[in-house]
Amino acid sequence: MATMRISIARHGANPLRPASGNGNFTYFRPGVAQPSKWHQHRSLSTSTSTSPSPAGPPIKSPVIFSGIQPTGVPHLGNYLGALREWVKLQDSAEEGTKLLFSIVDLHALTVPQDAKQLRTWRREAFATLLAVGLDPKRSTIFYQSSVPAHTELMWILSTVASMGYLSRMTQWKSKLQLPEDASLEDSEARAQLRLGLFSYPVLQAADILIHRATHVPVGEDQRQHLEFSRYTANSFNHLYGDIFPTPEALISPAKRVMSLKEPNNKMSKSHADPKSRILLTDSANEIKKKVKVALTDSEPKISYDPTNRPGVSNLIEILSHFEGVTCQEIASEYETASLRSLKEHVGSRIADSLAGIRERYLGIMDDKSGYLDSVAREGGEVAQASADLTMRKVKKAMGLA
Ligand code: AQP
Repeated sequence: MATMRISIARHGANPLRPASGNGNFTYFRPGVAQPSKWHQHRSLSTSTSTSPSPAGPPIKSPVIFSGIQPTGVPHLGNYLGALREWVKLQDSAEEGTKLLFSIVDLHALTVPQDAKQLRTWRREAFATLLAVGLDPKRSTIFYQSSVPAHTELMWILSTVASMGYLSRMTQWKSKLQLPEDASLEDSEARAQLRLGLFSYPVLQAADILIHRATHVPVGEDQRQHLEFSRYTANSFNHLYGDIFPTPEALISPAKRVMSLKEPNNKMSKSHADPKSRILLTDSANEIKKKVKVALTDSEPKISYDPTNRPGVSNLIEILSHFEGVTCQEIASEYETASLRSLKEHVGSRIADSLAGIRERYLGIMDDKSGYLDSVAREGGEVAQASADLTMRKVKKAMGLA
């Protein structure tokens, strides 16, 4: 199936406006063979046009939704791949754009969790969203589990979701450490797989569609899930009428920040080795130490070659996301320098860039006034009202009201 990419301006411009330049933020539009004027207008414009749409209802204003699992303290990959982009979208969104960001705690349950630990991680993740710059006056920030309509819609969507599609998805296989070609017929898969892990993409589709989101900013690893959400929205609309917009993925320029210890795998909260990731709460010293011991190679010169030199290339990519220059430019600048000096520069750059976030995070976690809980409560109420509006439409369309 053909795909189409549209680059949209990022620096200093509203990322939801059509742009002619080479912006870094990438629109990914699965399953759309031909770019059409209508598609661009409908997806990018923030005007109040209500022109009829071939799929989904007319869009009045953009609705941006995204989430993060509280499966550990958010790391540099979460930041560059998602959180930093959320803040940019928030800060440049036109009036009327709805912004919702969720701690998707129900998703964390797809693998067994310790209750005390999960309680801590939920708060830490919430504090991190505030610390990176999400503003509760502009964005609705909430715990997914405080809005029961997410799970109510999940049930409804599961009546249109395809088992065949779900069984081909990679997340359940990678979480169970099964090969990519594993199928539901394999005895190991049958023994280990739980319904929640298998049907997790349906809950993710519900998270997005319950707020009738038009844009979903995520890292590259979520691309497949976004395609599933689009497919599910269209399946529902086909049966019951145009209720859900078809959500567009906004893929961050930092598509996939890699592990510092296994640079062929993405940086991840749940990897066993804490040195594989930089936490947004790490001190400058911790960050520098982790970068110093990052796995690289013993080639004498610095070059950017992700296939043959994934470790060095990952460090160069990280630096490029902070300095706003290309990887080739960094590689040429450091060509004859030592790996040690590159690592020192990368470590310092990350530490300096994250220092403010860490400071704000510690302040929020230390706060005794109940600030975090009150933001979460208010966010939950606003998100519930947004979800209720959609559920009324869904129930009416299906004969439940
Ligand atoms: N390494 C990464 N590079 C770029 N983007 C990333 N994201 C996650 N890892 C990277 C993006 O961060 C957002 C929130 O992700 P999540 O925590 O909900 O789920 P995840 O992708 O499964 O993240 P982790 O860290 O790997 O968690 P665990 O270990 O629990 O599975 C998403 O937009 C994601 O794309």
